[in-house]
Amino acid sequence: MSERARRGDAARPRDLPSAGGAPPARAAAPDRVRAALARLGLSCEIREFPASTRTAEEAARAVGCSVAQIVKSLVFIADGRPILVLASGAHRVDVRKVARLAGASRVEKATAAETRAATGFAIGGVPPVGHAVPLPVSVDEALLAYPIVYAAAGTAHAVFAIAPGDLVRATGGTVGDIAETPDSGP
Ligand code: 5CA
Repeated sequence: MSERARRGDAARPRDLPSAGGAPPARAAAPDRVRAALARLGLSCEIREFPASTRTAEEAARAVGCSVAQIVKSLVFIADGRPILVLASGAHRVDVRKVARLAGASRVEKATAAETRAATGFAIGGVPPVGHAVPLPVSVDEALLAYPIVYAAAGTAHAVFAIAPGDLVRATGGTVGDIAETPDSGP
């Protein structure tokens, strides 16, 4: 057993402030999202819930909004490179439509490990901003039907509210139809 495990330290010691009050080497996930939003000139309130917001359905229940107002931040691999798709919680993503919108020939869903490597966040908390590497972004046009939408804020218990126009500007995303329909499905 490692010395750390024997001491019962947290599993993610890098998130803890270091001795002497110095800033943490790696801030907690919601703080990283808050900082990324601030860098983009946005001051969105991050809301943390005791209940899970891991899925769009759970997030909608916690917030008290429609599932269509939840932003799913999904990583896909487009021609070998990670891209981010911001989809309405009401939609499944049609990879052929994403390929068209992103100008890629082959698009497939990322694995959990690929998602974490590209974004720095675990599935269920992946935010639309503040990623480990800058990702090209595609935005589901359906999100623009709402005055406010809610996106994950780094953990499976936190979301923030944002106007969809701000989301598009902040991410530099390309807006389009990415939704699977009965006609477009696999
Ligand atoms: N916090 C919520 C709402 S804001 C959220 O993050 N929803 S989400 O849709 O963006 O993230 C969950 C998604 O992760 C699932 O819809 C699914 O597409 C994907 N996912 C779940 N498990 C895996 C896995 N093992 N590998 C790859 N993708 C996965």
